[in-house]
Amino acid sequence: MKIPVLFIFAFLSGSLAYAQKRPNIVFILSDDHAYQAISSYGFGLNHTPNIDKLADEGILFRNAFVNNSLCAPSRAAILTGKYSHINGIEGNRDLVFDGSQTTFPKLLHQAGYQTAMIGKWHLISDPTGFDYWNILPGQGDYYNPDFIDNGVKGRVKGYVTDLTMDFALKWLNKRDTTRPFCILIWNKAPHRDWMPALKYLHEFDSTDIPVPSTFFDDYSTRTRAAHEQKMRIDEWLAPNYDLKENFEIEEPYQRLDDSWKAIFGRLNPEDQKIFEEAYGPENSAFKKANLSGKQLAIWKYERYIKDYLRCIQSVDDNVGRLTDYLKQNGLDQNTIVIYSSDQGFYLGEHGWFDKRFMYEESFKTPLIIKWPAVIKPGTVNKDMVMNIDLAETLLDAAKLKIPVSMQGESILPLLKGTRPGNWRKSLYYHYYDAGGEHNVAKHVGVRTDRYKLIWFYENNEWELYDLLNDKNETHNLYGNPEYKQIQNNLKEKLNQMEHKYQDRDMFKMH
Ligand code: SGN
Ligand code: CA
Repeated sequence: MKIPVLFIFAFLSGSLAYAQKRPNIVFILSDDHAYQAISSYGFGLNHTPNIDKLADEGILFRNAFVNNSLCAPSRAAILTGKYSHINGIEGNRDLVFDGSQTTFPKLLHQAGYQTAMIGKWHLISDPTGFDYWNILPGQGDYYNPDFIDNGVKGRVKGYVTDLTMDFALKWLNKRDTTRPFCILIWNKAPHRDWMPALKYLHEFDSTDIPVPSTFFDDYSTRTRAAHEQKMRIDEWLAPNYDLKENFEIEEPYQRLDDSWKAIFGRLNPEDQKIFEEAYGPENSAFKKANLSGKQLAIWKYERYIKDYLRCIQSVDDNVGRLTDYLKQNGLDQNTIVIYSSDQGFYLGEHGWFDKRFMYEESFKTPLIIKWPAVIKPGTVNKDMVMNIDLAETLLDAAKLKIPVSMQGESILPLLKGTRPGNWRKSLYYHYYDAGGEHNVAKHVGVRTDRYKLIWFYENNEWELYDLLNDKNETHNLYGNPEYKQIQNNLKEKLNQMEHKYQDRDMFKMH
């Protein structure tokens, strides 16, 4: 049978035009990357030129939040666009993500997108909805890590952040160029235990990084939860695993020391030597100094923050590799590039590392999006947006129908520079992963642009903050007669939001 040439041409050019209209999507998600450690957020801690460039050429969100400040819960929420009590991943431990759920990659895939997932997944079940996946088992390793490549596990030589981008670029190179793509590039870095690439072991050596103003917070106005947590830098960082301060086994960090041995053992002997030599002189000086009290806490902070920032240098380098690739392949105009983290992180604020609490540093997360075809370069947005908004946003950008069961809002109008009149005025948060190694009590809460009400419901204790006058959240105003009306309004709001999002009725439970 002869098919008219004109018909073939019309079909091909039609499908090409369609493919071009739908944007490509690159979603880079790092693990525990605090916005304080991205230079375009203005904290002056480090320099991230490649991530900054995304912000310069796109939009930076100053008020992006998560539903539940923990790895697996945030990832499940990002994929499904739903709160934890609906998607089933309330905590990090032992919960298996039900991969039969509707997720944005699955819907994009059904609509003809090529889809891939590379890096840290952390949801126990295998990824679904992807043409290709290559993930780290569990938390993954920094050096010579194992990857599970479409189901086949094997050790790969190299540094995890570089390898994650190597795999991503390899897949991009082999893709079908006539169809749009969506690739998730989800880094392990800069998650604990902050193991830098060997080439960055001396970065920040001569930099003095002062502790944040709340480093010696005594939680005097707070409830039990802040006093009972186990995330203080001065107390809960392990001597070798976290602080690389000695390589002997020491109680009470037995579990961590064991895993440290396994982690360190992944390096070949020459590299182990480079590693030990990098920390050696400082460690000797530290032993001699015999520090205690505040000085010891500050020393630990410096060791922690420098390793954390060193890991971020590799993340930033690899963002640069990606943006170069897109440019060289003519893909930079109509590709949405998202840079975000699964949650924020404490960089010494309140004396802490880790996340979990609904206080700003961990409730907020960095969010930067570049999409030259749509976003005005250099836009800074202060509207309250959430991780659960991203699924709807990407479906919206791909001109697909958004399932009514998704619980976020598409931020596409904000990307286009318009703000819907009914944009959300309050946020709902629910953290469940109590006990465990960091011992943060369960809590729910509501945040408006000015106030935050937190309820540690198992302790039945409340905290109320006025973010305008107390940006560090050190003055709990709960029970203060001057704030009675505000307090009551926020309680009412919290109750309404539990209903809106179909969460358990916590008020009824008390
Ligand atoms: C590990 C870390 C914790 C961290 C959780 C959750 N300990 O258990 O410090 O809070 O992950 O992090 S470690 O000894 O194994 O490093 S998350 O990003 O996966 O939620
Ligand atoms: Ca995380």
